[in-house]
Amino acid sequence: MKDSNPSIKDSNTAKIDDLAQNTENGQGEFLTTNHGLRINDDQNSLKAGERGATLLEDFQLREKITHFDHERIPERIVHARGSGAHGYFELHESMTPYTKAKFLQTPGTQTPVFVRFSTVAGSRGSTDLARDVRGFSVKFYTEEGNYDLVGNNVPVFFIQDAMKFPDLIHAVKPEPHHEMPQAGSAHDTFWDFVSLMPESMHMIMWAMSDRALPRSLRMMEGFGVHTFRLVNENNESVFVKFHWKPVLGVHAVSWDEAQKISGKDSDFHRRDLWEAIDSGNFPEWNFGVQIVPESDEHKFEFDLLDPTKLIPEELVPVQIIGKMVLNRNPDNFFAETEQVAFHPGHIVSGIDFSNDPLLQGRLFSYTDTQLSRLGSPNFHEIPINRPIAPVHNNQRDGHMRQTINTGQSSYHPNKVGNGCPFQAKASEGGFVAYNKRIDARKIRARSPSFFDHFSQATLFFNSQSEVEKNHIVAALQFELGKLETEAIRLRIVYMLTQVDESLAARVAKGLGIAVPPAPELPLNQSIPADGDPEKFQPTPMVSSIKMSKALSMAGTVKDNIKTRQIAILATDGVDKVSLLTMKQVLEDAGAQTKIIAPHLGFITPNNGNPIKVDQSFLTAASVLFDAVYVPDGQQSSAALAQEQDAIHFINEAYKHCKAIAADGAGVKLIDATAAGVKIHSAGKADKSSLALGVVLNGEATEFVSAIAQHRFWEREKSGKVPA
Ligand code: HDE
Repeated sequence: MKDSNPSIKDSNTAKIDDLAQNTENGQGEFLTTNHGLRINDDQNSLKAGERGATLLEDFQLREKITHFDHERIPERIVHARGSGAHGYFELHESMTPYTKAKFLQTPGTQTPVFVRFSTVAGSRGSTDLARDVRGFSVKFYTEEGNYDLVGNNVPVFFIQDAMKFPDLIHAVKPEPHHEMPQAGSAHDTFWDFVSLMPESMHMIMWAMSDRALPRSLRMMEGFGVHTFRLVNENNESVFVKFHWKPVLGVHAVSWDEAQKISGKDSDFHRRDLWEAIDSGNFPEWNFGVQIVPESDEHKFEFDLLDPTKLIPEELVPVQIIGKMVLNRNPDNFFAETEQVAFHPGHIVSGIDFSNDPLLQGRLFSYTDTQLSRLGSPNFHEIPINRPIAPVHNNQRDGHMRQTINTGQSSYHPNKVGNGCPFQAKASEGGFVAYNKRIDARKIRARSPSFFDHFSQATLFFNSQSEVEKNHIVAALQFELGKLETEAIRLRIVYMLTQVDESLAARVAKGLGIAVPPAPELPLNQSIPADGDPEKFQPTPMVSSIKMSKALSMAGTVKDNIKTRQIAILATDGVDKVSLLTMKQVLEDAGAQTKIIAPHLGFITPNNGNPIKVDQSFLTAASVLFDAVYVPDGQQSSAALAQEQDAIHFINEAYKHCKAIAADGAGVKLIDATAAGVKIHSAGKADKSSLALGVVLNGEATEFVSAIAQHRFWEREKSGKVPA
């Protein structure tokens, strides 16, 4: 039997081997009750006579239905919708000068990981393509215990203090009276909250950018967000920010596309991740760190502890220290992806926290939420959560306890049990919290160093390409356009003036309103009852860094077409050589192709044996592909030109700025579309078509280069085609 879940040979499989102890497979086995009794009839309940009432005695029925009745657990309060995968992290650069964490010492060390990607606001069954931040959680199963890096695909956050988290989430989740909208922020309560909390403005810029619409979970960055600490053997500490950089680059889809994908395949990202791993195209990320010496803590124009700020890479470069590879799909979604429990407080010796007040609040929240979600303090015993490092302590009992702790003592100190389990000295790996000196008064307050709310929002906006800026404007127009309360729109547009005047003006124009003057209310409404509103207003600041390349997706990796999905439109009479030659070139370059025809089964080419169709127009859609090719073939092209679905396919691919190629008579199909009219009006000379990502009768390699560009956003300038 084919192993449907292969691991690559050189990866550390310690966690997979550990999980194997709990796997079950009924192949070749008898059906039994949960208590091991073989079942003779799983079709009928036990009755008093064939037409009689069911008997209470029917333990088989009762067991089966009772289990079913209890199958659901609460979904995560945030990040409910997620997809997971196994893999490993390999260290390339020793981090010994900075940290004593064992998995970061010796280059070549591999550590098993389980990763879960998620959207934030939607429910468990919501669409993958919501405009939303994505969670990026990594559980490292190190030999010293589990280390969880629970990050996002955006490097900053909406709020500065954990106290505001429930408010933020209440505001963004579906509104409480009618539970709408699902998985979206385009509604009054979210923007009402944002309009009163200027600290959210930097994150809003990211959330309204194309970062919130990833093409693939494999094509997004990850960030630890908070500043953490690394601590070395000499108890010296540095600050650190963590980065994941995808080897395939950072790519997005357009908003129109995202909305359509949500209808055509709401599991688009989950399926993409699954299929990539299943086909051996293992997703990879480089792991990077920004290190800041403790002595530089106050050297920046922002506070390192403020989670609404990033450290521009121009100030502190990202050093790549290793790589993560995801090489195995879970065997069981519930057991692994749903039951995995992340916690920023799961750290190992050599990694520690900063005083970031958002991080500090998270340290309470994550265990607490698992208690209600997974239902027991023994959630650490669930196979996906248990460490590969041994666990010995005096914690006992509780719902669903699995471990059978033997021996007489369950307390420390003891003599009855020979003092075991022992405490570990620091030299033996015992965790010692970094002994930072704290000399402070107890105070409920926010540091004035946290009061610059706009300078990095402006930095982000200024760092975007023209197209990216256009998309931010359109996103804001969409989101604010959905609001019912005009006053919220006005407050947000005013807030945008603090980021960039032209941005505010453009958004206002789309909303049909004038940019409002400064409101009478103080901008920041997040003020303690006895606070002087004046003292809580944003500090005007200008970032000394004007542009940061790393913040734009425009310059990302565009040198390959690995795992890109290419549609080949064809029907009877297609030229087989033309079709197969292009298919081969694309697949040799690492792309995946699908032949799409008006019907499933086979099509008959004008030269050779029938060709198997992969999908019909009924189940395929251009939004599920990165590019489209129309091969030569007079009869095929003429027939497709009569198919509205084929015409729509090409128009939509054009509208979404994807690479399009056609050869021979295939060009006639392009000509029959609105996209063809646009291409003509742009001047049909091969060169200008190429600049638009359209390769007509060109070289296959030109099509490959065009697909690698991901999108030809330039096309948006000449107006949309109807699709
Ligand atoms: Fe979370 N967050 N969060 N969060 N978070 C949860 O824990 C919370 C924050 C993040 O794939 C919950 O197990 C508080 C920042 C991810 O299973 C919960 C605060 C960042 C995931 C929780 C934050 C994150 C969660 C819900 C502010 C980026 C999904 C289910 C103080 C660095 C993990 C769960 C997974 C999940 C609380 C802020 C990322 C309720 C209180 C900032 C990726 O504990």
